[in-house]
Amino acid sequence: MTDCLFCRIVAREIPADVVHETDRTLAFRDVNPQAPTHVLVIPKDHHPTVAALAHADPDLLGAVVRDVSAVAVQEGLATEDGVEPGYRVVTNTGPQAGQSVDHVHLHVLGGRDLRWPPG
Ligand code: IU
Repeated sequence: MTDCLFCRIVAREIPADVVHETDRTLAFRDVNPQAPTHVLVIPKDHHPTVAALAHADPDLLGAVVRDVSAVAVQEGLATEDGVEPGYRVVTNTGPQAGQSVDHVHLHVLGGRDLRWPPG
């Protein structure tokens, strides 16, 4: 059994509030939401960082980004052809950025005004 939390969510060994799924990607609500909408989009295959994924499987990275867009539309953060009201995509990489799960995940945050720069 893997000790990767997100691989275990993909395998349905740990429950998650799934909002979108394809054959290669999964999107589920963050258990500690930082905005009214806070969804994590992940590849089902294990890759530690977005850079590692980009090198190993750029098509899969493209699929993850397409799913970010699909989730944003589904959650009412954007339209098919527009960017209103808007949302933020965050990928923490490494300890100083606060990456706590070693399986690449794109945070999709929206539903409130988002300050810049982030903390
Ligand atoms: P980070 O960028 O690696 O820190 O993001 C990991 C996220 O995973 C973080 O926002 C957690 O709240 C979230 N999470 C989760 O959704 N479900 C879990 O069981 C665990 C963490 I552990």
